[in-house]
Amino acid sequence: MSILVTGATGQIGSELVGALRQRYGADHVIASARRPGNLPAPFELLDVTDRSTVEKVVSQYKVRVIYHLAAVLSATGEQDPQRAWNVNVGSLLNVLEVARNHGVHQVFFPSSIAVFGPNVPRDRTPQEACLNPTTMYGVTKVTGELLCDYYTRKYGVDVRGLRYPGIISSETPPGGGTTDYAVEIFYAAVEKGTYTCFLREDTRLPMMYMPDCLRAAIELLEAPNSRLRYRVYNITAMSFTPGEIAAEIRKHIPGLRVEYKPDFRQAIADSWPRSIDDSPARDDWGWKAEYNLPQMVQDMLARLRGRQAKLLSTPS
Ligand code: AKB
Repeated sequence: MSILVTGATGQIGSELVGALRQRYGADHVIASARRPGNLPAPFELLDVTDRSTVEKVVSQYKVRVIYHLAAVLSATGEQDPQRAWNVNVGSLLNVLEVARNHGVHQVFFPSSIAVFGPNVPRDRTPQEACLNPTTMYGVTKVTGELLCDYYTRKYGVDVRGLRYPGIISSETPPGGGTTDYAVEIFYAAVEKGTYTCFLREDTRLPMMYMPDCLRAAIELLEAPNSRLRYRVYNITAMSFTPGEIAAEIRKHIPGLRVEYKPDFRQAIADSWPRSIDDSPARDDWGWKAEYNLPQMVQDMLARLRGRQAKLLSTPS
């Protein structure tokens, strides 16, 4: 039995592969991506918008679980909405079709807080708030959630997903998201001591540190089906503004200077929840985040500084 990870060289994928290999054994987890990365084998080059190549890899490795992470994020999606639709919806449909025809039992789908639009309560946005996104990324994620539900009911594929908030990670930077500032600020703080933020200082958004993000996906897929009232769950760990994360980083790097120059991503952030109610995830499958803002900042800085020190001590 094998597990396939698509988008394995991306922000979440690159770390999820390691976590899954540790849990289920390295040979059982097939990493795949459109371009070669530096992930150890088994690795397959895979364009998920091409159904036949998904079919080939799934058959070759007798894949039974797919973590489908390949996607275009919100900011990139607003710049090329057609591509966002083709990649996000087209590839999910390919994965679900291959799943139902080739004996895949479970599929994981990363949804997003972007499924919500400006017409819902923006604080502690509930699980069942209506889904009226104003971005193409959000439209593709709502469509994805509906497809997850449809394939589960109609074909019996066990599709589960999480509405991820912004994810902060130290290994692979995100690309093309609206919450990317919360990763960029760490690199800028450690390397230059200054950062220009593309969101306003008071823009509050829900966020999560990578170890919680990985654990949530694994715990959701391992939860007994009978416990799940929803296919896709709200989850969160913390909410903060650019001003608040800068203040927390300054506790470790007092000289950090941050300028605020909001661009087109401000409108995207303004259409999203400020915080999320994840009580159904807590009640149904025991979800609980471990990292809050101070813990996350401390761990991120320790990791980035550790890497910097290693680079400086390596002879060129
Ligand atoms: C993005 O900013 O696009 C993503 C997300 C919140 O889904 N990080």
